[in-house]
Amino acid sequence: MQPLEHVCRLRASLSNDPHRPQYHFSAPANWLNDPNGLIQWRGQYHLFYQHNPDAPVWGNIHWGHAASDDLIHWSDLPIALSPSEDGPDRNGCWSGCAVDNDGVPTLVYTGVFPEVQCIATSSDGLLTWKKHPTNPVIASSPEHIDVVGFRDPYVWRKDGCWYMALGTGIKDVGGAVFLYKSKDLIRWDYVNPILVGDKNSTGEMWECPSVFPLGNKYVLLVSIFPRAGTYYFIGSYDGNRFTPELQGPLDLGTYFFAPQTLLDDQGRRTMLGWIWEGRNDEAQRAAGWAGIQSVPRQLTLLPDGTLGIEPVVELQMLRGTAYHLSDIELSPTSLTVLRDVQTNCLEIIAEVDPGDAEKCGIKVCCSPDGEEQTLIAYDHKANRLVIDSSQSSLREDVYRAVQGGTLALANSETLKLHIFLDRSVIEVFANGRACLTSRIYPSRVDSLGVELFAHGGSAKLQAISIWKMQSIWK
Ligand code: DQQ
Repeated sequence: MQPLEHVCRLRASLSNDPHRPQYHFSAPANWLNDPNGLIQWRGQYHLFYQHNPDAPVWGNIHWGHAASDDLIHWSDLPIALSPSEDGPDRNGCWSGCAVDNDGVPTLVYTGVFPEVQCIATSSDGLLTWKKHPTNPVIASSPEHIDVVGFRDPYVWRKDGCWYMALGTGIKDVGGAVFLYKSKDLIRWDYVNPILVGDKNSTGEMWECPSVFPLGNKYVLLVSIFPRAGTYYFIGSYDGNRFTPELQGPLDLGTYFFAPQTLLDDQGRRTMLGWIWEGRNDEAQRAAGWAGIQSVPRQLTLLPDGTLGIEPVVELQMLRGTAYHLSDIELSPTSLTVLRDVQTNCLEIIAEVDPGDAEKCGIKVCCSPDGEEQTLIAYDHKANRLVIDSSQSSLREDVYRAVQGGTLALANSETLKLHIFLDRSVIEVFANGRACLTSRIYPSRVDSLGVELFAHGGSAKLQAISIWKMQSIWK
């Protein structure tokens, strides 16, 4: 196990990397993927995460660990789970969850290979973990079903009984979530599939499932393997099977994956997800780190029965210097450069009336001559919210593209953007009901400008507020 001072030194050694996010959770160094075991324990938030402590690429998966009093500032803690040489997790401790078993913190996770389910408990306040001697507690998938994958337990308790949703796929049919039941977290019985998808529309295997009540409905989240985005279903759940009434992508881009949610002490359904890199292994190795967690997002059920998604209010505590502007006409011939803002670590709230513009929005990380720039745009004609990173970097080895998805505005509804730019990550929330995540790696040190634009007609910026954001690390 790496001593904590070493972990702190590792984190400090990367602090000058111009692409390293300042207010998004990252591992001290090396590789991070899925959030795991998100739990609030005695008031404190605990975040575990898939972690390769030895290299900035996926492999040799451990559970990293951090804690926070406010969901924003995190302290690194010692690695929670490591593969045991002779154990069922000898090739990795894959994703899972944390539950409170009458005062005993318990991790439920997948050991590999083969994919089996294991548990571990802590008796010192979540710092060290003891694997259960009877691991694996689920040694194989149901015999009569030909499965693709069998992993990522999500466990909850109802009426004195434990339930587990497991990510899987039924061969030649589609992604599926299996339901198991137990009295003691150790002996588990298979019940039935909670939901089975269609491989042609939602992929052949589902990872990292979760099922929870939201408002007067239930929500089922799955991540489509291999790395094809995260999906939500809203519908009803009768304790055995889920009946979807509505479904869609949880994020309009491809970077957000394997989210976990937590019903916190305030009764909020808070979600974190893994945001992966848009650069290759070689670039990751050169950087010494890879993968971050999203800002905490809050899920709600909107009055019309659709999914609401917004950043948590606690992020406001990171706000520094502020700029406010209002009533600016945006047209194809006028360029509005916000000269006072020169940073790539900021939060923006803007309200725009798209008028008759075909496209309008905000450019960030602009070099003074426009050679590098990233567009956050609303395409009014196509009803699409997009991030255009095709000119975000002069570097050839980073992924650049136009990514986005549907955001339909009602008649006379204005576009309300809430943007978090943190060096190489952009998260855009729109109108409380859409979210789009992307990664950029500008190469120029002066790619720090912010501009407003409209193409193919005029738009009106009603108001914009911009805050410089502070780091979450001491
Ligand atoms: N990541 C884990 C798996 C999970 C996948 C392995 C999703 O448990 O299915 O690192 O990103």
